[in-house]
Amino acid sequence: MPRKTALITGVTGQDGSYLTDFLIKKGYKIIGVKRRSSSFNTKRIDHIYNDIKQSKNFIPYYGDLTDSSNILRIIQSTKPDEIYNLGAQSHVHTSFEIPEYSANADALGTLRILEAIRVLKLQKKTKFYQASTSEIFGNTEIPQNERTPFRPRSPYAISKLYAYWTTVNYREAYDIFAVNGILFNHEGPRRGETFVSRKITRAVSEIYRKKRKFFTLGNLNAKRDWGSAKDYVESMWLMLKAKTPSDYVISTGKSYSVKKFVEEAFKYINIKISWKGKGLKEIGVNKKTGEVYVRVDPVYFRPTDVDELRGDSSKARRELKWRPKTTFQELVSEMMKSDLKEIK
Ligand code: NAP
Ligand code: F7E
Repeated sequence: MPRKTALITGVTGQDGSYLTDFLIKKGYKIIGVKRRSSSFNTKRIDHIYNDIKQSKNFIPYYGDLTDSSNILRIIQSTKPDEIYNLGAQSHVHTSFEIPEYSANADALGTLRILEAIRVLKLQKKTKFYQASTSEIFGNTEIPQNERTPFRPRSPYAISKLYAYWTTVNYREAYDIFAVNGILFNHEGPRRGETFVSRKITRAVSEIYRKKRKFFTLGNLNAKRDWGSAKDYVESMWLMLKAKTPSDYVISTGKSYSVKKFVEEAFKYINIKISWKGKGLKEIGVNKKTGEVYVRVDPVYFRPTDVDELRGDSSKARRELKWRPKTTFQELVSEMMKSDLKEIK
């Protein structure tokens, strides 16, 4: 059987790199779309470039989701079996600063790929995965599943909701095998440093290594359903292997507050945290020594935030036989272990 080819946008990102590792192991040839950058942006996939065997299965292309002709040309010349659209301006807080760019890359970028599949008449050949997100639910009922109404609360979430419906529409209108993976927060040692999970594990590691005394956070009470990125990329592949295309929630079913994440990270280095004060004055202190390790800085508050996201992934568990393998405690430990090793 000829080898399958998978085109991945956002290949230099957290999920793009884990998915590349996963699909290469499955025997795929990867067409990796990366952005031109003034400094190196391939840290997460360098291990593939540097491995002679693996690099043969990886073909890099320069590309940008905001450039229609570029997207069309890459898809035309590679005609992939599967496209995973993971590229995005993925930072929710930043999307309030650059809403138009976020919409261009995240909403219209998705449309550009689906249009390319249609215009190039690849409907029968190319399956399409859209990296949708729990952020499209906003503040709504808990837990959220595929039937929960959408009430997005950021330019990022609104752009991803446009992409969600465009994916559904191209599936229904043009018979493209197109699916939305509605993934809840997923993390790991390769998570970007400005997302709260990695910001915490890095800062706690720096405190342990005596490189800093404290760190600042925003909304400590937000609750998220945190899973492992490595577990979640498998679900993307399973969705494209299914008999019929459909949209799936991918989550662990448990949610924890930002405070709980902080406590868990400190637990890894045998420190107990207690919380004192309220609002902007709230602090996280070392229960034993009284040292202040966490403070609140309003700069990290969003104009509108989502209070709690907790997913019900029973449809994926039933139909795809997918389930999360990593617990919250194991995830935090894995990230702490990796950051302690990195920060010497
Ligand atoms: P990430 O680490 O921020 O990676 C995003 C990737 O997109 C990077 O490779 C980035 O390139 C690329 N990118 C950004 N703008 C682009 C553009 N205009 N054209 C082409 N590529 C562009 O995000 P992630 O955590 O891996 O998430 C992957 C996808 O899943 C994203 O679409 C995200 O919105 C979505 N998602 C993530 C989560 C989560 O918890 N991680 C949950 C649900 C959905 P550079 O490396 O050059 O910046
Ligand atoms: O924030 C709060 C913040 O930026 C989580 C993206 O992958 O997952 C991610 O989006 C929560 C929020 O992730 C800080 O207000 C407190 O309530 O880590 P985050 P996110 O916004 O949930 C979804 C599913 C995606 O699709 C996105 O692409 O933590 N928070 N203090 C903070 N957040 C940050 N970043 N920094 C803080 O200092």
